[in-house]
Amino acid sequence: QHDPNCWAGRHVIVHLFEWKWTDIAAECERYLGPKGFCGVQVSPANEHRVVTDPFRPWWERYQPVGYNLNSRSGNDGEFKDMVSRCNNVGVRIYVDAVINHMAGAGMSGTGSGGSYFDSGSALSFPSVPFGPSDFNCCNCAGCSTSGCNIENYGDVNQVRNCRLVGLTDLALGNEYVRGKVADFLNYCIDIGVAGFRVDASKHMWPGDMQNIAGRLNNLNGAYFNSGARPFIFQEVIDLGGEPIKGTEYTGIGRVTEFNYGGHLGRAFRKQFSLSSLSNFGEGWGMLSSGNAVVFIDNHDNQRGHGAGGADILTFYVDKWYKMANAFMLAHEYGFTRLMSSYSWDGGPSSNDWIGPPSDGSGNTNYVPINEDGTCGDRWMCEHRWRQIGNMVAFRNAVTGQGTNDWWDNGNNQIAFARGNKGFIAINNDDYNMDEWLQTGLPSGDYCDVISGDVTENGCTGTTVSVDGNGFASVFLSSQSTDPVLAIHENSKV
Ligand code: QV4
Ligand code: CA
Repeated sequence: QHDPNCWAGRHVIVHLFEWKWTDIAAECERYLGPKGFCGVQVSPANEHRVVTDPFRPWWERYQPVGYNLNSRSGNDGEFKDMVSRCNNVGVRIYVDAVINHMAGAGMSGTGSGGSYFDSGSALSFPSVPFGPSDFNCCNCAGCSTSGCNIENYGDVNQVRNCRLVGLTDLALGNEYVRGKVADFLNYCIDIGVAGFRVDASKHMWPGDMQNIAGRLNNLNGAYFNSGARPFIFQEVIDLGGEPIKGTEYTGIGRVTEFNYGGHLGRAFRKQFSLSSLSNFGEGWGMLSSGNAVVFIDNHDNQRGHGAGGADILTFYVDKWYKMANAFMLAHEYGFTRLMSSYSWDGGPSSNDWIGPPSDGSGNTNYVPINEDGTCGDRWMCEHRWRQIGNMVAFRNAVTGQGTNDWWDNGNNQIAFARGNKGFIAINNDDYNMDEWLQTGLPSGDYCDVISGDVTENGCTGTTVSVDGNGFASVFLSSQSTDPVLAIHENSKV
């Protein structure tokens, strides 16, 4: 199902990567709700492996041990409290559903919820329970590689029936397995979640996904319209060049469009000019807008996992990162997801495993909020950076409008309007931008939400005067840390 089930007028979600449920509940109430966010993608909620070598990496959560909700982010009660508190302030919760596989092969021990598992030849996960017959065979017709792992992404059977980096691969064609997976997702739905990011979707047969999606309950009537269906967005990395296409999954729900962040990364890094973005979107060979979830970076490619490599922009290149996020939120293509990260020693190109800020036992720290609204510890909270967070209201204001009055200098200075609701200008050249441009907006004084906030007393940043014909003077110094200007109908002062 392609509709994210947002509250009316809300159109942006944020991935609060590795945050605890108690912190997310507080963030919904103190920031996300008031700022008009639609929802939060949370880290996997189910029981997972506790990895000690390396020490408590973030990726331990992509190795399920069971479907009870006891994870590094908190327990079942804390999860339920978060879902209800967020829904009550109009913020939806989307669970990262890891259903292609269980823990990495050849391990045994106790998961984050205290359940025993053995992913060696016993293939035993008593918490579910899953046993050997619930996993795909290997060295067999289904998966022919000798080590059971995916070796060739050109072979569709391998990609879907063999093990992704050694992760024990569930036989999602089996009735029993489908039932257990659907029970888990339905447990989350009944609590009040609005949908799922489906991890590793490329590694599951679309028919299996379709079957499981068909088993899902309607959303909880306490928070959603009767008959509302869970939002599904599937992680398929399709950069071309492989037989598996994102479009195989668009009948089930939306698909992550990984080309989007790659293209914008290359554009802002000046491998080509911003002016060429004038027809950005479907014309670039990307999914149709209604099928796409778009983002500048994600938890994988910001640290060299997954796809995109060195082109991807992250908080480590903050100037470009803010510019690209502003462009994304101003542009009409796709359903937008922001990334909220933590930093790590040696980043961005080393220590890709390091987990969230935690105590010596690996218990995740809470997210301290500074006086100025930024976050402490190693939490980056990109979604709270004014230049990004304020653009959520911009997108909410302009959604449904087309793009008009595109202007560019043939190089890296661009501007465009969204109907008569919003206008953005960006200067990524190393000389100033000084233009008299059509904004599409009714006459008046508008607060530039990149350089400041709208307050009771007016605007803390630059005020832009739009004349009776919709024109305004736009000056963006190339020396500025934020060479972007954005005004919209709700930033009128
Ligand atoms: C190791 C060896 C294997 C060996 C195996 C034996 O490398 O050769 O067979 O042990 O058990 C971790 C380790 C990895 C280890 C594996 C199993 O990094 O070295 O294998 O665990 O123990 C995340 C990380 C992975 C991590 C995994 C599970 O990125 O490094 O693997 O979690 O902890 C493709 C997919 C796409 C995927 C992307 C990363 O098409 O679907 O790669 N993206 C999603 C998630 C991602 C997650 C997974 C999928 C898996 O976004 O975060 O992988 O759930 O492009
Ligand atoms: Ca599989």
